[in-house]
Parts: sequence; structure tokens; C-alpha cells
Amino acid sequence: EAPGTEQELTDGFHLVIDALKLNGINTIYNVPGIPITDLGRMAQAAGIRVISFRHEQNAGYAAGIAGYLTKKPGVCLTVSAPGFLNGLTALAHATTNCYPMILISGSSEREIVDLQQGDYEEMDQLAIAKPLCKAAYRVLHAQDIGIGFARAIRAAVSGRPGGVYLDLPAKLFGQVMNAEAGQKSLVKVIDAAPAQIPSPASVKRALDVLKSAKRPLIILGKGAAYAQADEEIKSFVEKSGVPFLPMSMAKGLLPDTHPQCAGAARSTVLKESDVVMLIGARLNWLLSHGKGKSWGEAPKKFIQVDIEPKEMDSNVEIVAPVVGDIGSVVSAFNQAMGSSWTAPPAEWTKAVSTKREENVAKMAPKLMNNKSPMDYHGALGVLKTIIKEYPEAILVNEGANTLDLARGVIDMYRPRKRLDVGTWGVMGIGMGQAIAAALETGHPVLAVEGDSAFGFSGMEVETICRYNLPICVVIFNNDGIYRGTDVNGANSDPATTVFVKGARYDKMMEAFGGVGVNATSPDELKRAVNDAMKSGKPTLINAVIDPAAGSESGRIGNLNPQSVLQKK
Ligand code: OXT
Ligand code: MG
Repeated sequence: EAPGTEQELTDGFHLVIDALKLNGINTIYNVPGIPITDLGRMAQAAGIRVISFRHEQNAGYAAGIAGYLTKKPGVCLTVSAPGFLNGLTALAHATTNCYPMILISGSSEREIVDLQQGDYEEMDQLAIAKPLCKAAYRVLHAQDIGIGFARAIRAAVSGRPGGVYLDLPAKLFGQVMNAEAGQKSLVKVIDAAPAQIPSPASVKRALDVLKSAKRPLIILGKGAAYAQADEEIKSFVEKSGVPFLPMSMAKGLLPDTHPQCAGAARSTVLKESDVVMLIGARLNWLLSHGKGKSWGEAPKKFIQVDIEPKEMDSNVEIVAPVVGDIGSVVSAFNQAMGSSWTAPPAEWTKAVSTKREENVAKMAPKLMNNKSPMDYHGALGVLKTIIKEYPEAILVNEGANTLDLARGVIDMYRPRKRLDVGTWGVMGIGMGQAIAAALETGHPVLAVEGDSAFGFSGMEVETICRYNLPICVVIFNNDGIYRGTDVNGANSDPATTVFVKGARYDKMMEAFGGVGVNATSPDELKRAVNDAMKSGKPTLINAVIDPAAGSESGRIGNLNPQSVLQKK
């Protein structure tokens, strides 16, 4: 090299940051430490939002739900072995729920790890991640960073979205290369999630089956919400005149108060329908696998719309599979239906709406009680009104009774506003999802949490205060898991499902400068939540619930195995 022509250099740190920015990824959910502390610092300096959590699992759940809300991969960045493992639950959760997410973990020296010589945080992370995600890659050379990120992004969002693992060994960050060559090595991913157009024959078959129905039903899953084809879906459902049942996170795709909504007549429509069209919903345990008691005796035909061909016939025969992305499929339906679609028999739609009105009327008086301590319905009646007044607010929800009753009681009005435990029924998503929802959407968040559920991510209230996020956490404090009334007959240890009686979770929020409120009646709860929604200040309300009000496992107590020897 001639003197005075010193070449410009770049390194692994900068190439990682440039690769993210080039692909429009502007937020990282992170817990710092060796070997990625400086990466976080430099990313922040380069204009990326680096949100620093207290535990990687919560950062991971934040990244996953960010992916769901934005259709861009949510990125979680962790340290090696233990940090990686802490993030892994969230990665597996993202894959199961079809959220696009990339878990990036720093890792230790390959040479030492592979010879198992006991390196700092030694672990073969790539091998461990592989079975739990859609794809897993390791980048060993700085010049491969561009390709590594391109593969990770494409794998996360294309086809059925999911979790991707990207392993970045510590050594990679310091590797130096020519800056221009480095820039050229980066890849801006083109058309990361290409439309998947359904075959015309499959579209016709599906509509023919739907047309032949006497008692049709449409089930909308969170895949339909993810698609962001809200207008197409709404006009399809309305044009068809078919009653629709939203799965938990599909609530609000069309308002729960829509005249065709069958949410409050769930048992009736599952049992009595003769043709069921699934749109972005899977026939897993949440739909009793499409068979058995909940589906009734009458023969049933299933139409399924899904981007993943392997989903078809997974549990029962699908007579009309339609493989494609939901936006493309539903717009093909709309086109093929033309203007001459005949609504389903009035006998059926009338029966469904009558059942719905009956159930809604039955519930209404329960929501108006002003008992103290509160029961679930009294407290939820208040929150139902608040979501009606703030339909843009995002509802995060976890627990058992707290989850199942809130799902039924709180009507949703807009798409992707209800974020909950998803396919696994996992506790711990609360604060991570609330934080990401606030950051990614700018809307206020109401997190309705069982006291047990909250415990899985409770330390992140500090994160909420640190970033001053418009999040109102309401803890349904019934002194325990399902109920606070269990007793241990054998010794002086507390029963396994009960917590400290009369705990004051609101003090946790105060410890970090947020607003804490103890609410013992629906009136007090209403005032406190309204104040929080108005002020946008980080708030935690300890809502005192009657410890005897809940039931075992909420609505899914039937899934508990029973001992024949010992009756509960
Ligand atoms: O038609 P019918 O008559 O059937 O009536 C239905 C609707 O028509 C009607 N409905 C309405 N009526 C009137 N008005 C309106 N608006 C209306 N809307 C609906 O109501 C009924 C019910 O409707 P729904 O809900 O749609 O139907 P159903 O039959 O319930 O649906 C079935 C399911 C399966 C689809 C549904 O139940 C569902 O989605 N369930 C999800 C359940 C779930 O995921 N639960 C979480 C896991 S439970 C357990 O595992 C817990 N753990 C263990 C644990 C976990 N999970 N994770 C980890 C990491 N570690 C451990 C723990 C620790 S829960 C838990 C903590 C619990 O304690 P907390 O303190 O947090 O919570 P509390 O219980 O409050 O104390
Ligand atoms: Mg509880």
C-alpha cells in the first residue's frame, strides 16, 4: 500500500448495525453484557432504539410481539449461554405463534466451545436453538454478515413467519475489513415476504363448499390479524353474511359488537355449523382439534385458508384447502364472489344472533356489581367500558381466570389490539408485550394481569418507568394462582397455589417513580384506570379481587389430569 493511501476500515460491530439499518430494523430489545454491550452502545449511537430490559425472556417476548404488530422481524439481542437460554423460550414461543422474530446472541470462541475446554459461558448455542426455531445461522466472518442478516430476515417473515436464531461469536465483532467492500457485502432484502397467490381452482372449490352450506361459520385466527388485510377480510365476511368467530387475538378484526359476530355463541356455532371456514386459525387444542364433543354430532366440512400447506389435514380432513397468504386469498374470494352472493339461510343467522343476545344479556348484570372486594366480572365491567372509550388502546392480557374472563367480557373494536398468551397459554408475556406494544404503536396500553402471571415479568415495571411508557398495569390480585383460598393440610408451608395475602403490588411501581394505586372496588378501579389513560403515566393498579372468586385453571380446568386415588 502506498504511503498516504490508508484504506478506510469497518468492522463486525458496524456491519451488524449497518445490516439492520439497511433493512429498516430500528429497534432492538436487549439485555447488555459480554460480548454485546458495545454493540448495543454503538447501535444506540447510530440511531437504533436499543431498549434495555431486566431479563432476556421479557426482551424476547417484546421482540416477538413487535414482529406480530409490524410484520418486520422483532430483534432480541442477548449475551451468550445463560442470556441466550433466557431468550430461547421467547424464540420458541414466536415460532409456535408464527411471529417473525430474530434472536441474536453473542457466543464464545468456537475453537474452545467445540473442544469443550470450558470457555466463558461455553455452549453450543446453534445446536440448541435449531429445533426450536424456523432457521438458525452462525456468521464466522465479517464479510458474511450481510448475507447472514438477509437469510435471517427472509426466513423470519416469508411463508409462515416464525423465530430465527442468529449466532454471532464474540470474535466476529472485532474483525476488520475494507469499508467499501464491507458496504458492498450488505444485502437489502427485496420482497422479504412475497405474496403467495392461491390457485384459482382452490378458490373456486372453497367458495362452492361455502355456498352449499346451510349453517356456515367463519373462524378468524391471529394469522388473519397478522396479515393486515383488514379491509379485505371485513368486506369478505360482510359480503358472505356468514357468522364469524374470532379466536382470542383475532378479536377486533371486525368489532366484537358486529351483528355477525358469534363470539358470545361459541358453543352453539361450533356444534351446529355444517361448513366451517378457517382463516389463519389452526385446528389445535384451542379448537379441540376440530372434533369431539365441542363440535357436536352433525357432519362437518372444513375449508382452510393458510399460508402453510402442511397445516392442511393436520387434525381432520380439509375438503377445501386454500394455500396462500391471507390477503391474496381473501381478495381472490372477494373477486370471485362477484355481487351475486346469496346470504346463508336466515334460520341459521337468526339462531346464532338469538343465542348471542341471550348470553350477552345474561352477563350484563354481573358486570355492573360494585362489590368490594371485587369479583372478576365487577372489575372487568369497568375495563370493558374503558376499552370502549379508548378503542385504540392495546389490551395485553394473561392469567387464568383473569385471561379467560377478560377475553369474554372485554369487547375489542380494532384489529391487533388484543395481545395475550397465544398458542401455548404461556405466563410471562405481560410486561414484554406491553412495552413493545407501547413503543411500536405509540398507543396507550392496558395490561390486565393475574397476580401470578404478573410475577413472571414484574421486574420490568422498572423498564416501563425508565422509558416513561403509557402503560397501565392492572393486577387482579386474588392472592394466588386461580384462587387464594387453598390450604395445605400437611404442614405449615403455604399451599402451592397461594401467595402472601393482601400483597400491595402498587408499591412496586412507586419504587421506580410510577403511579401506584390500590383499588378495592369497581368505582376506585374505574377512577384509577381513567386517570392513567388520561395522563399516560406509568401506572400500576393493585385490584383487590375476592380470593374465592376464581375457578381452577379458568376455562380450561378440564385439561388437568385427575388422580383416581385422591379427589380434590
Ligand atoms: O358459548 P358458551 O356457552 O360456551 O360460552 C362461551 C361464549 O359463548 C361466552 N361469551 C360471552 N358471553 C356473553 N358475552 C360475551 N361478550 C361473551 N363472549 C363470549 O363465554 C363462554 C366462553 O367463551 P370463550 O372464552 O370464547 O370460550 P371457551 O370455551 O373458553 O374457549 C376455549 C378456549 C380454549 C379457546 C379458551 O378457553 C382459551 O383461549 N383459553 C386459553 C386458556 C389459556 O391459555 N390459559 C392460560 C394457561 S392456564 C395455566 O396453564 C396457568 N399457569 C401455568 C403456567 C403457564 N401457563 N405458563 C408458565 C410459563 N408457567 C406456568 C399459571 C402459573 S395459569 C397460571 C397463573 C394463574 O394465576 P393468575 O393469578 O395469573 O390468574 P387468576 O386465575 O386470575 O388467579
Ligand atoms: Mg391470581
